[in-house]
Amino acid sequence: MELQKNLRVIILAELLVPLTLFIFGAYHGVLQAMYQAGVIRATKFAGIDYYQGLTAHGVINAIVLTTFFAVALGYATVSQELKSPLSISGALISMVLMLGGSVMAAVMIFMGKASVLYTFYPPLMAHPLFYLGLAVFIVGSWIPLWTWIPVYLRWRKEHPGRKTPMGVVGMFTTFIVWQMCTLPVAFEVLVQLLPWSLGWTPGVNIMLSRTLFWFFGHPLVYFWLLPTYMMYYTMLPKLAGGKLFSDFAGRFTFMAFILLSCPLGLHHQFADPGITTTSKGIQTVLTLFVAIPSLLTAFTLAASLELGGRNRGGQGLFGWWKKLPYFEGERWLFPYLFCGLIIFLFGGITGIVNASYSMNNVIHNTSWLPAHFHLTLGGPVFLGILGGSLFMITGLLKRPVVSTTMAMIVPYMWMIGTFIFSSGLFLNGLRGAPRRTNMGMTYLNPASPSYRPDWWLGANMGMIGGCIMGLACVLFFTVLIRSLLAAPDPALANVPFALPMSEPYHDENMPAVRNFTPWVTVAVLLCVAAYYVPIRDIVKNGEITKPGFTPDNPAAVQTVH
Ligand code: HAS
Repeated sequence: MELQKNLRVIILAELLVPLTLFIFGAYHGVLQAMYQAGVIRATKFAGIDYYQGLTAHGVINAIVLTTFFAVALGYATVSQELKSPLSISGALISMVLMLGGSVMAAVMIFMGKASVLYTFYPPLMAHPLFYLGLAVFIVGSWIPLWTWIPVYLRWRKEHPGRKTPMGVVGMFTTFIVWQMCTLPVAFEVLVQLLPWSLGWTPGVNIMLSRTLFWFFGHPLVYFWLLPTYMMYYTMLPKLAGGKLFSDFAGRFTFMAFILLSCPLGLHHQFADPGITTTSKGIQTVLTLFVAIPSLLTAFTLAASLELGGRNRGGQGLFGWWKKLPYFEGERWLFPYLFCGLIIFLFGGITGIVNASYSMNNVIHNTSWLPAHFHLTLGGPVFLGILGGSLFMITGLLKRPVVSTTMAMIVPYMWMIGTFIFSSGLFLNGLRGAPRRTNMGMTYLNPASPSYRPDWWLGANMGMIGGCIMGLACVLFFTVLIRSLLAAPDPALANVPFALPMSEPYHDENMPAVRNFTPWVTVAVLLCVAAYYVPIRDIVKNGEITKPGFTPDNPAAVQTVH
């Protein structure tokens, strides 16, 4: 079944608009690497201040691009797999709200009125329109799930006993996690930050804001990851020439993310006062549990790749590796997913280091952190977004991918870039180099009393890696623009657009992973258990801090208007 015409237009807009914004996001990424290395020794470059650029980089890449992609992929998957038309008015309202919210936030950032980074911690204060934009954006992103639920319930009624398609399980999981985790941040933005920035409330409980933010902030990373996991479990095995090794492993992984994504944000606050070590300890244990579905994914996908390699003639213990389609024009999407997996091996291991309470003391707020998240968010997630977007855009427009060779160079080049970039930042992180600091004005500037020549190597590795990553983006946009300008392929004209979906090799029948309700119920209970005590203590004991600050001025401000 072909997707509804109007839905195709909406999906295309949801992919192309954030990709256009991403050009600014990527540009500011390269600039950040240059500030880090001391190549730019100024507070601003081309009229954009350091913190303004860092905010644009984080908000566009980590919030706008990722959310739009998840929504677009969700619409395509749910409609295709349930073979049902979806609510166009719902999709349109959602898109308009998300676009409106993004534009409001972006304008405030580029006007220099919201240099609060993507974590927008108070007492850094932004213009009220930045917070309003975020709130509108979040509300828009809630709509898809609520319009898919009646379609799904109808499908279940009409197909009694049938398993929910894996793609739908993946996308519902993504948006169930999103729905759960955005409630606390919506509260933070609407009840705390917006009235405070308007000057309507006397102050804000900063510890409460930080805790509500991380209640959202860690599940956010799984919201980023889950669309890519959906592609790994459904598309990768097929692209590799095989089948998904275990259907149960996929379903269990997604259900485990519903259960465990939310009640563990305190591992971002190990260094924060006002939260007991017991609460932090409980959430550490839960954090280590959340690595289990990813470890299970590693084994399942490795086995699925092996099946693919063997199907393609690979023999012996390692011979199948050679047969995988690393560089085959027809399967150009494979390297985007495969390179993401390789990068994630290292992103995942460093996540486990971060989660270890004592080791976290060494790396917290150092450049180790951006190294970790460029191997997770900037690895599997970003490559999934690039590959998935190119696949959907060209597929929906019935255009060929112009230069599949160049398209396939992108993920390998990106992987090399991220490895060099992150190695440099890991190295410096272990030596104590801070994150979110204009190093060009301080530690990497020989004229500064705080000059640290021993950080030169890591910072320059970061810059070289960052430039390679920037070059990979240039190649990607070259392929995308050339493909958009190409004439539609007549051979594709009558072929309905379809996302590749793998069959299972072992199709286990486990009722426990076939129903979302018990997993969502236990997840809500776990959140209450994990957060009741810390939030009660913070509300009771937290200080209300009055003034707001902007990063360029040590004096407090009452409002940013
Ligand atoms: Fe993280 C900080 C812990 C995963 C993103 N993380 C961050 C921040 C971001 C981020 C953005 O506990 C910074 C936030 C800020 O601005 O302050 N993270 C973890 C843990 C995991 C983890 C335990 N993070 C992610 C993912 C992200 C992400 C995913 C984005 C998408 N992270 C932390 C902690 C902090 C943190 C602390 C706070 C630190 C601090 O002090 O502030 C786990 O979920 C990781 C589990 C993953 C694995 C890897 C499985 C490997 C796979 C690949 C298999 C490969 C194959 C290929 C099959 C265990 C699936 C075949 C190849 C062969 C060779 C066989």
